[in-house]
This record gives sequence, structure tokens and C-alpha cells, in this order.
Amino acid sequence: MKLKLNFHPEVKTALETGQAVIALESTLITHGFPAPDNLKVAQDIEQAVRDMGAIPATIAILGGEITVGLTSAQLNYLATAENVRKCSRRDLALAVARHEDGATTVAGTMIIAQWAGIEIFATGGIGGVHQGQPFDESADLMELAQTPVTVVCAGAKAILDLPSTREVLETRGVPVIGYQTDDFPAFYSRRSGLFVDLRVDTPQEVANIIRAQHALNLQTGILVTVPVPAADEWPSEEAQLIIDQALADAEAEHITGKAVTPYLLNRVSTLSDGRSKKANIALLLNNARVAAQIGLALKQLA
Ligand code: PSU
Ligand code: MN
Repeated sequence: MKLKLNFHPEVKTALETGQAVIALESTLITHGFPAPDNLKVAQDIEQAVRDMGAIPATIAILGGEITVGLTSAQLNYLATAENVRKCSRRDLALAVARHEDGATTVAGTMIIAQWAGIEIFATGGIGGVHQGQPFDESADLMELAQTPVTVVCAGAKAILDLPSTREVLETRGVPVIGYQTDDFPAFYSRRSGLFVDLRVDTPQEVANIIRAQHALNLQTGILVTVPVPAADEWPSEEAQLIIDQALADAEAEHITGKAVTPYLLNRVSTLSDGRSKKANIALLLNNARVAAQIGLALKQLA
């Protein structure tokens, strides 16, 4: 069996003609936001990429077929489909072999983006090391260490152990760039008190780093961290109380494995009465715009 990728015709043309293409993940559609918000969010992220002059390519597995760029019908389908497998690296072959629908996580999306020749990927937050569970480390961190794709995000979710997550990125050799910040962002809030490896203020500087990383053939991802826009920030003191409650609930309900992150995100959203959702949507759209700008700057270098 040979690797087969189903490209949206627009994405295929864009890649062939050297336009900037931005990869987008699908787990946030199936496991991150409940319907009907999820479809609107996914559409708005794609539009944010377009508004900046780049082409969005949402990545998913549909009936076992790896799909790069979804039609609006496919996006609609995914947003309401049931039994969609959350696909990190370990899950990709399972979904393909069984002709299942799969939603790709940060790790899953990075792998497929690289196969497709897409260099930049925008998301909300990466997975990381879980609080109180040092062995529950998201496969996203491993993927960043071995797949040369640039991931634009708002840091790691505050439901995680951020200092440990930051340490693991360092150990694994992943450059962590602060986009217009000196501080590693904490997803819902702008600061974590942790460091970034380098602050940059323009998309051109990020493009230069991507090119240098490529020239050095390091085969490692790059993490570009962008703070949530100030107007939509959810202050960390306020967020922390609710996050602690969500973590306690997850423990009481014995939530384990790949269900942990979706459970916590959903619980935080419910407990905060939508306050987390507001920040989450704002940062997703902002990250999509920054990623598109980096993509365009990269094309100007070429
Ligand atoms: N951030 C969000 N919503 C999400 C996720 C991250 O705001 O749904 C998803 C991403 O797809 C990420 C995944 O890769 O959660 C991490 O899951 P785990 O901890 O099981 O690796
Ligand atoms: Mn996990």
C-alpha cells in the first residue's frame, strides 16, 4: 500500500504554484469545541488565513483517506460526525486501515503537513506534560522534536504543567520563539513567567529562522508562540481556580489517556461559563493570521 494524500484542488494548485499554504488541525473541531460552535470556529480560522492572503488546508482522515484541505461539505460533515478517532502519531495507521474518520491532533497534523509539503501550521495550544502526571506527556512534544514543521500556537494550555512542558521542549531541541513577547504564553493568558529562546517582532524574522533551520538540516520543528490578544485574555488568577476544579473533577471521574485533554477543555469551558471559549477563539484566529503572515514572508525569501 502506497501513501496516498487527497488534496483539495485549491490546496494542490496553491502548492504547485508556490502560494503560501497554512495547515490547520481537526481535533479542535471534533474534540475541542462542542457543536455548533466548532463548525463556525473552523470556518472562521480558514477565513482568517484567507484574509491575510494565504490558503488554508484543514487536515483530517475521512473514511480512511488522508485529506489535505477540506471542502465546505467535508468540514460540515466532520463537525457533526460521531465516532471520529482522535489521531496522534500512533493512531494514523489505525484510522487508515479501518477506513475510519479521524481528526488530527498537533502531532498528527504535523506529520501529514510534512508529507504534503506544507511548512507552517496554525493551532490553538500544543499538548504537553500533564499536572501531577509526569508520565502523561502529549505526543505533540515528541513530534516537535522530529518533524520539521513550524507550529504557531498560544503556548501550552494552562491545564498542563507548564514548567515541565517548557523543560521537555528544551531537552528535545525545539526552538521556542516568542512572537512579540519575551514570555512563554499560557494559552488563555499572555504570560507564564517562563522564558522563550528568542523574541522576534516580525514575520520576516520567523521566516529567516525557518530557512536557517532548513539549511542546517536539523529535522526539528519550530514552535512560534503568540500571546492571546490582550482584549480577550482570561487573567491567570481567575483561570487558575477553574482549572484546579477541572483537574480535580478529571481525577474524581478517573479520566485517563487521550480523553484527558478533551475532558479538561470542555470542563473548563463549562465551569467558566464560556469565558475560556472567548479567549480560545480569539487566540485561534490571531494565530491563523500570524501563521499566514509568516507563510507569505517565507515565500518572499524563496
Ligand atoms: N488545544 C485546544 N483544543 C484542542 C487541542 C489543543 O485549544 O482540542 C488538542 C490538540 O489537537 C492537541 C491535543 O494536539 O489537544 C493534545 O492532546 P493530548 O494531550 O492527548 O496529546
Ligand atoms: Mn496524554
